[in-house]
Amino acid sequence: TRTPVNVTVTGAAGQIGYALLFRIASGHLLGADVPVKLRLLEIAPALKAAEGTAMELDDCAFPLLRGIDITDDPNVAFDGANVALLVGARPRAKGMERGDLLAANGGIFTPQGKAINGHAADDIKVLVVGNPANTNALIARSAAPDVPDDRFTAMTRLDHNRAISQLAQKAGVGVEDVKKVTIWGNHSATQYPDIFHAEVAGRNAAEVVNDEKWLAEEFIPTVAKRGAAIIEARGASSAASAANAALDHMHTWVNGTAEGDWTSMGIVSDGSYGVPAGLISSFPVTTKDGSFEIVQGLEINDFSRARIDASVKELEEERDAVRALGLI
Ligand code: NAX
Repeated sequence: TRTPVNVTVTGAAGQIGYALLFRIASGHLLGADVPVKLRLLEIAPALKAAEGTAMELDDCAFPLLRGIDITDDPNVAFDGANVALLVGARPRAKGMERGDLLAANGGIFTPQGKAINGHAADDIKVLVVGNPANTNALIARSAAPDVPDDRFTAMTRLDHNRAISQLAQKAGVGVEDVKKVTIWGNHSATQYPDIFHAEVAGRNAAEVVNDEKWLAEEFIPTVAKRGAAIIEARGASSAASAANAALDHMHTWVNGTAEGDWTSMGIVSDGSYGVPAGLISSFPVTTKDGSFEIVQGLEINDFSRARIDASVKELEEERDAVRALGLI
C-alpha cells in the first residue's frame, strides 16, 4: 500500500475549503489510488467550524482518507507537508488601502512561508489561492529561502478554465476541443487571457473567432471580471469553481499536461517573455513528472504585448509595495 500524501489546507473552514476538502478526500487532487492525510489550518475562532467539517469528512467514510488533524499553529500544519493549498487570506475590507491589505496578508503568509521552510517535506508543492494570490505567494516564497523557487505557485487556473469555457461557447464547440489557452500576469482584473496561440478543434482560435472587437470588448473583460459577476449573481464569491481549479492546478502539476496542450500557472518568473525575474506571474506551462516548464518561443503580437506589460506592471507595483513594507 502507498504511503499517504500529507495535504495541508489553510482557511479550511471557509467556503472554498468546504468545496475542496471532500474532493481531496475522494481522490480528485492526486488520483483515485493515492491515500491522503489532511492537515487543516485555521485561525482560533474558526477551529470549531473546521472540526464540524472534519466530522462530515469522517461521515463520508472515504477509503483514501487516512487522517485529519486540525490546528491553528502553522508549524504543526505544515509539518511533513507534501502538498499545501494556501486558501485562507485576509479579504479587502471596505475602504482598506492596498498597503493595509498587503500588510495584513504579510501577517499570514510570512509565518506560513517560515513554517513551510522549517517543517515541510522535501518535495513540498505550494499553491496559493488566497488573494492577492500572486503577491501572497511572493511573500510566502521569500519567507522560505531553503525551498526552491519552483515549489511556490499562485492560482490562475480558474481564469484559465473560465477562458476555455467562454471560447468554447463562442466557437460552438465542446470545452475538450479548446487547447493552449494562456493566462498571463496577475490574478486580478489586469490579467490577460490570450487566445492567439489557442486552438479550437485543431485550428487557430483567433482565426476561428476572427472578431477582434469580441476579443477586446467581450472575451477579455468577461474572463477578467468573472469573479465580480459571480458575486453579483450568487451573492457570494466563487467557491466550488475555485476549489475545482485548485484541484486541477495541483493534479496537472503532479500528473502532467496532456500531449499537445498546456495550462496556466502563476510561477516565479525566470525572465521569460520580458517578465522580470523573481515576480510571480502567470505563464503558459507544460508539466511532467511533478515539475513544470514555461512554454517557450511563442510570438507575442502588439495586442498581447501591451496587455501582458500592463498586468506585469501591476505585479511590480505590488512587489514594490510589499518590499517597502519589509515583507520580502
Ligand atoms: P472565506 O472567507 O469563506 O474563508 C477564508 C478562511 O480563511 C476563513 O475560514 C478564515 O478563518 C481563514 N483564515 C484567515 N486567516 C487565516 C490564517 N492566518 N490561517 C488559516 N486560515 C485563515 O473565503 P473563501 O471564499 O474561501 O476564499 C478564500 C480566498 O480565496 C480569498 O482570499 C479569495 O479572495 C480567494 N480566491 C482566489 C481565487 C483565485 O482564482 N486565485 C478565486 C476564488 C477566491 O476569490
